[in-house]
Amino acid sequence: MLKNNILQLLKNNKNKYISGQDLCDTFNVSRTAIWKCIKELKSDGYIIESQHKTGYMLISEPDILSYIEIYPYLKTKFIGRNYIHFESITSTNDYAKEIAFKCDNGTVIVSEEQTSGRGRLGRSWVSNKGEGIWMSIILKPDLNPQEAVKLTQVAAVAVVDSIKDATGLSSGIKWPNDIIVDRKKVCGILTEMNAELDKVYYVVVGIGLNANVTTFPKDLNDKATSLLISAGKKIDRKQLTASILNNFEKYYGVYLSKGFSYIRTMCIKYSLTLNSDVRIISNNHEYIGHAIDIDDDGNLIVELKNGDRKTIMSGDVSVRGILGYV
Ligand code: BT5
Repeated sequence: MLKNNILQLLKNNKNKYISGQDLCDTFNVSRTAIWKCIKELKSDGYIIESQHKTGYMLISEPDILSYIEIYPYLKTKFIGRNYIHFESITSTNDYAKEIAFKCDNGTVIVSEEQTSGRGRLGRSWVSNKGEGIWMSIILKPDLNPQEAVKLTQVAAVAVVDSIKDATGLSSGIKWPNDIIVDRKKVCGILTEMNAELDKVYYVVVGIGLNANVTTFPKDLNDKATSLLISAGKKIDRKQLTASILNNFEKYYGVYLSKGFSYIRTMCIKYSLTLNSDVRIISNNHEYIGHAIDIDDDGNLIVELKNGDRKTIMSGDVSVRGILGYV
């Protein structure tokens, strides 16, 4: 696409002028076509100096997660190689589910803002404009639904590693789908699928990460944080987005080729839930137990006061620390 090609050329020659004529010759288009694209790039937030006789010079790029901005950091073979970027959308998971049948394995949807971001069980997910990483990965693995559920944990391990690389912060996993920093939630994962009893047609792994979020609604103040708040510095969302996709592809490959055992080991290593007392909240009742293990199916094993063991499957329960959110 002409606009992206012009942008790439300007990026390759950052802080240098390229003449309008050179651009016309390179892409074999009219000056008006070039001018139109430059106008669009400026409205996307690119600062481009134009001088009548000298041409165009790229001064700076906006903080946006378009493919052209993240691909220099992307090392994947297929995750994110088909990449769809929105300024605003209801929910990247909803959009992913609309297009999943028609698109490639590994397609990634990213939006600067979600107007109806979703959590599990119909809960909402706050997705401020330009401040987070709100994205969904479409996968078409040869797995059954019970195995596909564990992709939440594959994603969780990838996010923990990427947070460490980007910020130095140690985060942990609150089973099954929250990433926690400073005892507060920094990221949530929502895995949804279209499947039959023993066959998955597609899986959508939605990741919502508060990268540079500065303020939360009142009711979340005590339980949500962002990397900016916890690390005390602004995060490069472009590098972090690519890093999550890189790590996700790596762990996804391990999971598909070797099974869950390595991912399970990592989940146990990063778990904040194990070895603590938890309150299990299911549809009709609540009880307290001690979290002692994550099993081969990714379920949480909880020991009750009377010594009985319960296997907790994700999806149908909420787990809370008895002294607070974690
Ligand atoms: C989750 O649900 O944690 C899954 C969140 C997944 C969000 C991503 S963003 C991209 C993709 N598109 C979507 O529409 N969703 C996915 P759950 O465990 O149910 O937690 C939801 C709860 O987290 C809410 O009820 C709030 O209490 C809290 N919450 C909402 N927004 C938050 C935020 N930005 N940061 C931290 N906590 C939040």
